Amino acid sequence: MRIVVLTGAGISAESGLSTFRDADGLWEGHDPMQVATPEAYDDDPALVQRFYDERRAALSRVEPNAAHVALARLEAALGDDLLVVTQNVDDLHERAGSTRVHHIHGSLRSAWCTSCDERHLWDGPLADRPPCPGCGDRALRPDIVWFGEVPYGMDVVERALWSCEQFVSIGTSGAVYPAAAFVHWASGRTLELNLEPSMGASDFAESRQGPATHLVPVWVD
Ligand code: BJW
Repeated sequence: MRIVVLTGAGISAESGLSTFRDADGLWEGHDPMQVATPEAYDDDPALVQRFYDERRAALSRVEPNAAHVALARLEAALGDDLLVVTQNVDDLHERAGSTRVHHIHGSLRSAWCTSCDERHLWDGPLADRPPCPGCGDRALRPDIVWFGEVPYGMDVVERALWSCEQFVSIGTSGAVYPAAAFVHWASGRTLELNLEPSMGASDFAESRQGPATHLVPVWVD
């Protein structure tokens, strides 16, 4: 693997999707970080489902931006030599044309049945407790990795990082593990592209500040 790119909420900010830690407010009076937990789901599943239903519906109102498009262009040039690892649960990388995208925190467009363990492509709401298309049980939850749950596909990510020539982190605060540690696992040169220095900026060989729609096309081209 030549290049591993890690993306976070900052890459989708200019498409109109809120980030987490510099979010401009609460969702229905709740801190989004408190809603995105297994404990919140156990306490009030309807509330958590509504939070994700709204975010899933919002996907149809946003478009990939110049940063997503630049990464798709890089994949067209590099093919298998590029892996995009994203913490984002939106589908903007795919809609920009990227095909080698690893969603370590899951996807809004997937529903997971906790009864039969099947996953289903999902575009509608879940709060009305629809039955699972596989087993019929009303046990579908957002296919999202919450705090304390194990991120997806870490074996693939670890292998790619250990062998990469360059690791580039885009639009992430470095507040959440394991992604915050990827810079330490990467074997190659490390570069951060972020609006401001992240919590782990000093761990990168180079850190550039600015909006992703400017920094990413400049880096790619
Ligand atoms: C721009 C911009 C523009 C703005 N251009 N930039 C103590 C120590 C160490 C670890 C732990 C600990 N206690 C607990 C843990 C583990 C825990 C953790 O990290 N907790 C922290 C709070 C410390 N992690 C976990 O539990 C994870 N699981 C785990 O570790 O399992 C063990 C295991 C690991 C590996 C192998 C085997 C086992 C699971 C983490 C799940 C995170 N889930 C969430 C919510 C679900 C998804 C969703 O609802 O969307 O994922 S939390 C939330 O944070 C979301 C994000 O993906 C994630 C990261 O946020 P991100 O993307 O960085 O966004 P922001 O808002 O923080 O930052 C945006 C950045 O963009 C900012 O810097 C801006 O400046 C910038 N920006 N506009 C460029 N235009």
